[in-house]
This record gives sequence, structure tokens and C-alpha cells, in this order.
Amino acid sequence: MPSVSDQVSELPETADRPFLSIVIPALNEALRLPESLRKIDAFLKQQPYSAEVIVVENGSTDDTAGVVRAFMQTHPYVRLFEGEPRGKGRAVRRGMLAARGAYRFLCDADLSMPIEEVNKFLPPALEGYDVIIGSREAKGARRYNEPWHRHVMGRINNWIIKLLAVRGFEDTQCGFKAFTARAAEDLFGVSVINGIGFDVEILFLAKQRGYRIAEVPINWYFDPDSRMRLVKDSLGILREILAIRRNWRDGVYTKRT
Ligand SMILES: Nc1nc2c(ncn2[C@@H]2O[C@H](COP(=O)(O)OP(=O)(O)O)[C@@H](O)[C@H]2O)c(=O)[nH]1
Ligand SMILES: [Mg+2]
Repeated sequence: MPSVSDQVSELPETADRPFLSIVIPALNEALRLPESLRKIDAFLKQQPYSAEVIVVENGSTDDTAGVVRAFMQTHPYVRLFEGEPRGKGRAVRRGMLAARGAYRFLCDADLSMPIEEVNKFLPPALEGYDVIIGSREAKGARRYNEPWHRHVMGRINNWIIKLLAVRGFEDTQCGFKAFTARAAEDLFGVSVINGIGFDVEILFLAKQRGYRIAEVPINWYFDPDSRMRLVKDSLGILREILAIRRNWRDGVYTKRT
């Protein structure tokens, strides 16, 4: 597997090959997204590297696509993909595979991790990793304003994930993760989970395929406006974890290696 620096030199930084792709899955985000896009824009203007932003909408009933299109008029580095059916995993896969950056950063639309922290995931701050996951549980992380019942629910989910799917991560579900171009293309190229269990599948595959994985402690600000439905989505994750095990057993993930 080439090192990170090999990969960066494989992908010279040009307009078509930016250093960073920020991939934002967006479901009914017409209210939160304009502010987040403005913050990302202000941040990117201060950075020495080139970047693109990819918003992937699927199944919104509000005007998410419209607000993105309006922003794109004055910000040509933003791209939009839209179209049903719903599913965060499906949207992230589409964005990660359409991205052209040497690094590809999954970024929840609410910016519950301030975008400034993205540099902690990238060289020069961090080198030598293929998959870098933001963690709200790692030493040094801080969670702000999170109600205790949400935290307990998250810990139960994590316990089930460790028991049934993938060991070694205290926070698989955080919506902020970076991938090298090669890892993104390989992992999302073979992934099949379409719902919010996709993180578990990607980390499972990343471990299985020997990628170098880092956990980065982040500052995370709870946003009460959530697309998560506590019970329905927890059950959905469970169903998807069982699907991952079945897929593994049936050789689904070895077909395209
Ligand atoms: N495209 C797309 N994005 C989704 C879907 N479900 C959730 N998201 C996005 O995933 C991110 C995380 O959702 P959020 O409501 O912040 O979840 P929470 O932080 O876990 O409460 C947001 O950017 C959502 O818009 C979906 O079905 N499709
Ligand atoms: Mg959120």
C-alpha cells in the first residue's frame, strides 16, 4: 500500500485534483446548510490548499438542493448531487466516489465539529494514515451540550457494534472522517450499506484490508435538530450490522478487490 506522501504525489494538486474534498450528505438541510456553507467558505479562503465541496442530497422534502444551487452561483468549487432514494450511506458513497481530492472528508451538514478542526485530520498535522476518524470518545475529545440520554444511547450502540461487528473503536458513528483518495475509492467502491450503518461497514472493511486507521479527538457540539430517529435508526443500525456479517460470510466484499 503506498504511503500518504506517495498518494499526494500521484494526485498533483490542480483544479481537477484538489487537495481536499469536503463531502456533505444532506437530508432536509435547507435551514442548516447555508450557514454551514458560509463557514466552510470562510475557512477554505484562509487555507493554503485547494478544495472542493460536494453536497449529496437524496430524498429531501424541503429545498435543500435549491439552497445549494443558489450558493453554487457564486462558489463554483461546490458541486451538488441529488436524487432519491434516501439513505446517508448511499449519499456518502456517491459523494466519496465522485470526489477528486487527494483527501476526502465526510462532514455532517450541521458542523457539530467546527470545520477548523479538519486540519487535525490532514498533513502536516497528521501523516501516514489512510482512514482518519473523528472521535467524541478518544482522550482529549470534548462533547458540549449533549443530553445524557443521547450519550447513553450512543454508548449502547457502540457496545453492540463492538460486540457484533468491529472492535477497537469507541466512536464509529461520528460524522467527521477523512480518507485518502485510494482508501475512499477502494472502500466505498466495495461497500453496499445504504443507511447509517455505513460507517460500521467502512471501518470493518478498512480494518480487514489493512488500512492505517487513526482516531482524532474532536470538539463536538450537540445540535438538537437531528435527522436521527432514536429507536428506528438504532434498530436500522442493528439490521445493517447483521447484513454486514452476512455479506462478509457470502463473499460480497471480496468480489471487487
Ligand atoms: N443525503 C442524505 N443525508 C442524510 C440522510 N440522513 C442523514 N443525513 C445527513 O447526515 C448528517 C447527520 O445527520 P444529523 O441529523 O446531524 O444526525 P445526528 O448528528 O446523528 O443527530 C446530516 O448532514 C444529515 O443531513 C439521508 O438519508 N440522506
Ligand atoms: Mg448532527
